[in-house]
Amino acid sequence: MKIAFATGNKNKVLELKKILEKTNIQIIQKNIEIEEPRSESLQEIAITKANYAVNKLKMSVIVEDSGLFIDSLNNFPGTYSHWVYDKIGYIGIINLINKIKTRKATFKAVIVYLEPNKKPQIFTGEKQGTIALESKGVDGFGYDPIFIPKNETKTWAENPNSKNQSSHRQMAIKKFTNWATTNL
Ligand code: ITT
Repeated sequence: MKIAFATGNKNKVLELKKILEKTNIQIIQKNIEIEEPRSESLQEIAITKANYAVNKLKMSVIVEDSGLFIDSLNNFPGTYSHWVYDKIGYIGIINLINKIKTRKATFKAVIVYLEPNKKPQIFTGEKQGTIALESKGVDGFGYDPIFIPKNETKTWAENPNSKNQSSHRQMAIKKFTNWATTNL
């Protein structure tokens, strides 16, 4: 079956397609302009975007909203991760928490699957880790060069295998595929 993935982020599409390649679910990227509502809740943002996308595309859609939540910054950049990345990048984040000892952070993802005239299905994923002292690695995207997952020593940009196995997005995608194989 075909599902539209409403996103402008190619990396998200690649990660989703990779895990769905052995299923009968075909993902088509639809890079439609969706105005993102302001909210502290990834879920609220994702549901709003999914409703908009279904109305526009008239087909089943997936929307994913994600972000990096840093403990010592009161969960900033959180739902503003994309905007903050565009403004100050990951170097700006390193500078912001320079000299702060607590470097704990969590990546979070919410996937919403929505069929026309149905209730949204919600799948979440989280990955705990720390913000590196300096950026390292070239793989991945966004904040990958500064995120070291819990119990590891390399950033996701240095060790993409780790990311492919246990990222916040992978966790949410796996929950979706489990649900999809019995419900779609
Ligand atoms: P959409 O079109 O799907 O909204 P987006 O990139 O704007 O794409 P979000 O609004 O969900 O997506 O913003 C999430 C931001 O958080 C993203 O742009 C990255 O900067 C960061 N991010 C999310 N997941 C990440 C990951 O796996 N690795 C590194 N950074 C990530």
